[in-house]
Amino acid sequence: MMQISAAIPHAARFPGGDFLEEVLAGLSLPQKGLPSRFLYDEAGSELFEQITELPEYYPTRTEIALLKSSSGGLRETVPSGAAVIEFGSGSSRKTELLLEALDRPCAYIPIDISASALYPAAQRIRQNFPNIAVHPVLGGFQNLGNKKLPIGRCPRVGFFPGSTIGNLTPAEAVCFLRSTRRYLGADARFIIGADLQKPLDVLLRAYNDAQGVTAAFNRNILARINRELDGTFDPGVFEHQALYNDIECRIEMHLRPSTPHWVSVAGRFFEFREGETIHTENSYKYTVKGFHALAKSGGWQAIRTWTDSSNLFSVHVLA
Ligand code: AVI
Repeated sequence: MMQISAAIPHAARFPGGDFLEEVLAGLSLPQKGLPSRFLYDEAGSELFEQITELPEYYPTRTEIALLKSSSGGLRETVPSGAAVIEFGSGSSRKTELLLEALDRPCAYIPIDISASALYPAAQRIRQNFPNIAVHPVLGGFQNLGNKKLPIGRCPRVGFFPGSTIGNLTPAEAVCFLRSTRRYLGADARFIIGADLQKPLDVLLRAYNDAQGVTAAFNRNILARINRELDGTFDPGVFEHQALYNDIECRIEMHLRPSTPHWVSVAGRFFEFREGETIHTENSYKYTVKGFHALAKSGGWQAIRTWTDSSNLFSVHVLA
């Protein structure tokens, strides 16, 4: 690491902490891989917003409909005057539905790694909900540590919509659930959206959209490495692949170069042999029963669950 650091641009050494180390480590693995959280720079977050509007991408609209239709139940299961803590809040699009459903929520704490998504969203919530204190927290939701929440003794409700939990391996998800249990404290509630197992054609269409937005989202990570870590990827050479791994019950996104070649990142060279891919994302799909078992392993108990009539998506209240 020492000998290459002189060649690395200043911005690359501080791109939110661990980008450089994780990319070099990930490209050195026998199955090359990059943590999916790095898909979300400004361009990636914008592309993800476009994905949520695609006709093939059912999770967002299905979850929004579920949050609307379950508003009475959400109000019943969350104490009055609660503080809402959202993990990986992004554009906070679904938050307004929750804040409207709850009885006199007192505060909103969005936590997100992308400043360009976090601060405008926090500002919008402040404007639309002038009685709610909004305290944005810039950072990853997986390293909550012992940060103290600025909300006194209000009841707490965590919010983790969008099936972002599916982007964690089950082991990571259990770890995350345990850490949120400590972070939110006793008597908290936790509202989580989880995508469900379903026929293969529906899943594959959702991650291989006709307009190629998901492909652009996937390839953007290479452009980000070029820009921030002095990389030499030609994103155009990399084909987007989304496949279903039915042993692990997950969609996997990969990037596969059409020809064998070499790239350099921050002065280090990496070879791509015939057929080699970079694994960029997992998106686990659960059954309701499976999700309840996962929640239990993480120290939570599901007290209410809603699914849509086509069984595409689920929203759970954990306690
Ligand atoms: C954010 N996350 C839940 C999305 C998903 O479906 O796993 C990310 C995504 N990747 C490709 N399309 C959407």
